[in-house]
Amino acid sequence: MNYLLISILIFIKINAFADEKHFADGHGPISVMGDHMHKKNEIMFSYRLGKMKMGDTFNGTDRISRTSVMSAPNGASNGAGTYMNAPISMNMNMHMFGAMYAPNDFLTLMIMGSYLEKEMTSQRMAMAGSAQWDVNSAGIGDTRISGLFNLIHNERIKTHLGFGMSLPSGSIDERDSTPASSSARLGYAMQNGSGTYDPFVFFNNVNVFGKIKFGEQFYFKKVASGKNSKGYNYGSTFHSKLWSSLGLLDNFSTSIQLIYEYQGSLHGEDDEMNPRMSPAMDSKNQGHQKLNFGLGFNYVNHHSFLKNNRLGFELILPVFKRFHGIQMGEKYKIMLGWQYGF
Ligand SMILES: [Cu+2]
Repeated sequence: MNYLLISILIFIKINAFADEKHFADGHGPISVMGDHMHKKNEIMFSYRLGKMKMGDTFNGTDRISRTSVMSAPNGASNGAGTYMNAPISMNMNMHMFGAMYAPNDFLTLMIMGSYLEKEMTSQRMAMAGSAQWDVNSAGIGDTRISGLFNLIHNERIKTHLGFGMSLPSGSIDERDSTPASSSARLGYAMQNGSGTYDPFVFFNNVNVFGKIKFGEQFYFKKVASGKNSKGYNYGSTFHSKLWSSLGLLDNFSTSIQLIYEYQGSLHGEDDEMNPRMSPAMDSKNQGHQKLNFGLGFNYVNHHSFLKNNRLGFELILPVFKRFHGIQMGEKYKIMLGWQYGF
């Protein structure tokens, strides 16, 4: 019965808005979440694929070799400065599923879930034969629910505030076989979730100057539920995104973006991870500041078949990074997204 009602609703809405033209630059760069609101009774679905490749290991801002990860002195948290393994690379696919719904013009509700696939390659220390080994994890990530509240909405300025909560739907007990055990708990970055309830707040603003737009988003997230069931929690997150888009055509726009990201250091530790095993299992090697640059394209289909379906693409490259301890750095991130609102 519910499905029937929803089908009828969707059918009516598709027909009601079939003539409305959507513009490519009506949305920000695809990696910006919650960049726009919806009008009363609008619904939007989205899917994003984020592909991230990490390689090279850094201590603070300096790139260090695999050998130095496994030999002293390297700044490792135990002072002795050695790890039994060094990370070589990590690949991650993030599948993000989103839905938005506006019960009225002043509030848009948003939910976002994800499915993560990760692979990490490491090398054993010379004494153990220097062999390379891989670990994998996959599963659903944390879920974010939020409400976007309209502050200003006119032709020139669109400003809203967002309030939300990240829910711990992702596993923090991902395991795989490592040189230490056939079923070892994997390092922090290989886990799918945070294990904590994290409220967040963000401010989003877009200024329109004809075909050129400027957007800003400031986002802050903090853990509210103490340590997770494994004895740790992540530090606070802050990001600021500054972007500008150029609407070259009604159905095609380009964008540039500067992304600053701060991640606080981790509190507590997962006792089942042996910190000497790898920098990835040492709770001291968490937290960072990063500055990234994004180059993006938005396209919205104006043909009658699949009308107003949107495609977005963004390539994100690192400009500057400073890590707390020894961590792997991003080489690049690609985001590809589909959105459809009606
Ligand atoms: Cu939307």
